[in-house]
Amino acid sequence: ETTPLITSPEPTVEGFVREYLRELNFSQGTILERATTNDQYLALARTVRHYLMSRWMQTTVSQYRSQAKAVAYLSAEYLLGRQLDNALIATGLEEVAAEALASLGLDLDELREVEVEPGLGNGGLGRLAACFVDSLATMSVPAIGYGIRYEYGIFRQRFDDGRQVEEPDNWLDNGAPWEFAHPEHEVAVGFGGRTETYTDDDGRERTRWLPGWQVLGVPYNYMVPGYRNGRVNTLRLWSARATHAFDLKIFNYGDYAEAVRSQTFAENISKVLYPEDSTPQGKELRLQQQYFFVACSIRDFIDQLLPPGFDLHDLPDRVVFQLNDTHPVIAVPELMRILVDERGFEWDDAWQVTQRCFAYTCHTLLPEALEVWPVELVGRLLPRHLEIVYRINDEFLAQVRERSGGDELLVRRMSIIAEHPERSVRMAYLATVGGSKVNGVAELHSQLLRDKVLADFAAFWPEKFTNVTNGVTPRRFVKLANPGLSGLITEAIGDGWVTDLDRLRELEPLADDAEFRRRFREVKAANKDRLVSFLAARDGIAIDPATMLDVMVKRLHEYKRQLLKLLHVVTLYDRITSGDLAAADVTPRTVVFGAKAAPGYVMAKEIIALINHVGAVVNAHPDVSRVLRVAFPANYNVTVAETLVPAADLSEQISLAGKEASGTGNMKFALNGALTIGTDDGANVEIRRLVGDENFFLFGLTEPEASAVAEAGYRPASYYEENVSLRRALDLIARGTFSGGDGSVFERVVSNLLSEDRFMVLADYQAYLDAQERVERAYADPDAWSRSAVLNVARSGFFSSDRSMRDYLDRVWHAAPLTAG
Ligand code: 26Q
Repeated sequence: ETTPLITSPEPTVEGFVREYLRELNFSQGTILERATTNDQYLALARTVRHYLMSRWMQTTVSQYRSQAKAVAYLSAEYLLGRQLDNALIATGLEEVAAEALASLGLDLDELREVEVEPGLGNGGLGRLAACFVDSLATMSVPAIGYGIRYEYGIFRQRFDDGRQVEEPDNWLDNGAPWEFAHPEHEVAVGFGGRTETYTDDDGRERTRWLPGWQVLGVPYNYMVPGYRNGRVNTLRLWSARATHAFDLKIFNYGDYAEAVRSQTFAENISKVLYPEDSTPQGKELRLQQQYFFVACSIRDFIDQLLPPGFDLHDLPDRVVFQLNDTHPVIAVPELMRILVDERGFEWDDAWQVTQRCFAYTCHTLLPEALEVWPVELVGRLLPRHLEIVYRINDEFLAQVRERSGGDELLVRRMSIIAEHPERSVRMAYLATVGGSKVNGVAELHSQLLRDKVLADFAAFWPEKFTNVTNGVTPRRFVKLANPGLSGLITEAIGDGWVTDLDRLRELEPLADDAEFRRRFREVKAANKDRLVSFLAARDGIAIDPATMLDVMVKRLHEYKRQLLKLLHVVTLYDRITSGDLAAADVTPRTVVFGAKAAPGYVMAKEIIALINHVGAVVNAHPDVSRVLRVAFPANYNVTVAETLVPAADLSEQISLAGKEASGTGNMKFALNGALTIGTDDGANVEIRRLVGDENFFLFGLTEPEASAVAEAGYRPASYYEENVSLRRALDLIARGTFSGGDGSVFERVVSNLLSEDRFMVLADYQAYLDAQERVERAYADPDAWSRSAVLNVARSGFFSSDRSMRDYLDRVWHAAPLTAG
């Protein structure tokens, strides 16, 4: 039985032109002469999409037929970046498309810019999910990504007097050519109501859930093209709709307006991405989002991806649900509910199956970032799930009691239910108990999980804990973002590196080749020129490509220490303006910041304002601005990263040791030939080990040192008192130098540093300045610098997300890529 599939359009210029005009006429309903740029973009997107369509259908069919074990990645976020660029790279159609469009008088590069990137994530965790689905497709792993189709993604950031203002990201407004809605596959999800026990036909006591209200999940499919391997996997994002019951209400009660209003209520569930990425607010709607997408996804997998009549006792042979942080953990009691309540499983059998089907990835070390949900809320929204969680906990704690000889302190510490400050469900504990594996995202992070955050659990189940160091996709972050470097690499070692990044090692000898280094510097210079035009056009920012490009881009958080970077800038400003340092002796630099703050995170927003205010004064100063400039383009996102990362000389990875789980920006910079100035934190540790100490600027307290300082009682003011240069920098801010003479403006920032400084900015200040001096000396020798930069590229192949996927397959999923066919 073969499914008849339409053939792809001809991959030639003529074939492309024909398909393009057809799209313009038949789908956009317009003609070339009258098409707007948006029409032109939409027709282009649909044209490229058509080249992927038969591969997509084929992949779907062969995945279903093989019934091989699949990876179902459950993530509340996917920070995808622009789709057109990626599809062109994956299909290899870039040149054909460019020529075809040119023959119609259109410019491919101009049309790329029209696309609004789907920003369905906050930062690292969401981008990681996007890299992982790319790698799974490229490696021909049977996989599906599940998530939420937020109508509004991460907010757009704008500055008003240097202060962050958030605007809605209405990314769907100009049309969504990459998605396929499937309302015919809608799934009903219950909420609220109550549970009841009853006796079934076999005389067994059973429980069932009678939800109080329902919503529908409509799946939207997105193509996830593998890199030139003929495979296209699926990303399935759920959108909330009101149930048809609402329609009935209209007839039954005649209250038309009220019925329509309650429809809005249901549809709010997938309305907006929560922009907090570290201090979850415990909002009811957020829990609704989590249960909504997880319930839809599990139901979809069972009903759509398994053959009819499949025996769910064998589910672990067919799927592993990977939990991207705790956000989807409610899936654990949901699968238990399906097995026990709906399928009549014995509890113990259901628990066996469930534990084997789930694995959990933790992405944090900050205690305040660990999700907990009030029992009251869970009980109100998901009464049956709460009962199941309680039973899971009872049976688990009985085991703890038994194995610990009744250590009640230990039992209380390990309980999934916390009693203080209010009774709540500890989602990380539920994930740890409910799955077969727990992994951290870098070696140091996994070690700290075992030793600190989840120490009791690691002692209880040592084999459950493992590490998978994060990675990034070389397709988007090298091939697409850095065509210049990609060309140079391919010329030297062939193009196998794109799917086998370890082969970058073959570049190592070329680090000693003066001609190669010269060409490498040429590429870097061209990338800087590209950035100059980009920032000029996008933000009206002028930067000098002849300066060292020093970049710190990531979410704004105190633990990441943007303030440390800023104190360096202020110190340089102080030294030049005080005559302490001749401008001529300063290495000219452009310091680029990019960062969004969670809208409710007051201190983070103050820091953004301070950066902008310092930047304004620095950039306006006649002497200082000749050697130092600060650029802070608003609304940092994946698209900005693609232009910024390839241009960078210096990558700032300066979190307090023991706080950044991994970081992935650090990997993108190293792969694009920037040198890192960084602490011994997250994946920095592994980057430094691989690229070599001499090609990495290490500074600062180590994690054990920082812990010891905290233990002994950290007193930041002592650093202020004893370090003249630090005192001068803080005094400049405190006296209002960067706020029109009004010292009160940034008082909160300064006084917090002096009195609390939770992340030890002041303790690491001097070490950071010293490291920056080492940077300056190194940069003064372009040959030595580019040698180090080439070695960073050559030795960073480990940080491909393809390698991360191999590690998950071996250590967590026990699944394999499909072999040909
Ligand atoms: C949770 C509940 C309610 C609302 C929001 C959230 C929420 C949302 C997003 C909590 C956390 C996040 C995102 C976390 C994140 O991005 N963590 C980063 O993950 C990267 C990938 O593993 C790591 O490289 C970073 O070190 C880590 O900070």
